[in-house]
Amino acid sequence: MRASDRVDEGRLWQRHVDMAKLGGLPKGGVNRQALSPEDAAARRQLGAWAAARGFDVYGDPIGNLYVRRAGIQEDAPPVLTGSHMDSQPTGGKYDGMYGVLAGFEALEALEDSGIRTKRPIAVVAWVNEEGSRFQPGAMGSAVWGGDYPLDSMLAVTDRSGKRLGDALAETLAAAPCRVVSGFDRRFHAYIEAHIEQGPRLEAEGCAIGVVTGIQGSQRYTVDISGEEAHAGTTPLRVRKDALRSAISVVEALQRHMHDPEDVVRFTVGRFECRPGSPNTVPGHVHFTIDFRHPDAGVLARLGGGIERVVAASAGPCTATVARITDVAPTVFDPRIVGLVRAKAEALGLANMDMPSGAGHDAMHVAPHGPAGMIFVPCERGISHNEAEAARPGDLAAGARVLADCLTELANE
Ligand code: HGY
Ligand code: MN
Ligand code: MN
Repeated sequence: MRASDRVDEGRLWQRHVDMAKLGGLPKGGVNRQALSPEDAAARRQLGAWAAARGFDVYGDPIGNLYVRRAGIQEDAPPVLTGSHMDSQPTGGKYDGMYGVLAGFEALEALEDSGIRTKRPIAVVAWVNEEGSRFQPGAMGSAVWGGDYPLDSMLAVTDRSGKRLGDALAETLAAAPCRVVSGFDRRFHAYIEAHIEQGPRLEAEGCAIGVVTGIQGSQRYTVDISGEEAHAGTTPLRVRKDALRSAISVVEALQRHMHDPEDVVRFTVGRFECRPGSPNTVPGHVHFTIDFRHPDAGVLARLGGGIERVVAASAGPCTATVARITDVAPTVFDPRIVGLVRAKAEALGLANMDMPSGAGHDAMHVAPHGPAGMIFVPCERGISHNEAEAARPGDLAAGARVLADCLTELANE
């Protein structure tokens, strides 16, 4: 009897249906941003399911949530799995949530199969992976990994001025759990299941992506400051129009980032123009840059040129660039990659090796121990979009591979 034999497709699918109601949107997606009331509801729901199975539930000081199944050797470094339950503002039902629920399904399958493991296994719901409300993203795993300081992350504010630490306190009040005092980075191995968020598995007819690594990423904010002025009386020649300058800056950056091979990923996702009055020349523009590439040298070269390009194209306005994150490309442990491939093969599942274009919490776990990921297809590769869709059979197949990987790792 393998744990995968007791993975229950219907149970796993129903849990996704139940979770999708928490922050559900009219077009079928979810808005369950980090440490929002909707996020608290998801934490309560996961905690209730875990308590019903006798799993231990606890949090850490940044708000990561752990669901732990005991091992025979309780003090042995655990095997970790998981992902995130927070979503984009107009996100999909599977991004992140699938990794948490697939991990939980693996624990349930182990329970149902009566398999005891030497090591404990913990499912982690990493807090604030998306970074849409509180920047930067992948915050919970980065603080756990020691990449970002706890205190400065607790002090980060959202656009309404709410401190992350205060939002965390409200979330814990709404979804109470035991909170441990520090971060325990002792673990034996980590595997994260996630939808691919791209079209390759579906196009190739593969059920499983054997993820080899994650491309590197950099996040910046740019502030362009000009001078507010009367739209009717101020001649162009004396204007310091922040919008006009911001447009030329973004166009210069797009030229700087141009890549005929279409490997560079350059996105301006947030663009705010103030004061936003139709008859006042804009005095300030704030925008974000999301830049990614699989090669560290290209990241350094093109990322290193951003400040120069901004300064040279801001015209009469002043411009400041702040780098928010700089995450190196991740290469997963070949042993874990091989295990994922072997368990997919053993289950007769078509699989292919592939890198991840999207960022994941695994990028902050991998520097601390053996880590890897399992991808399953999503329809047309659509994600960060309410239309994100996946099939019950694909979600269950990934959970089966995960269950057998976790079992083997937890008995090493
Ligand atoms: O942005 C990312 O790559 C992740 O989906 N949050
Ligand atoms: Mn995700
Ligand atoms: Mn995402």
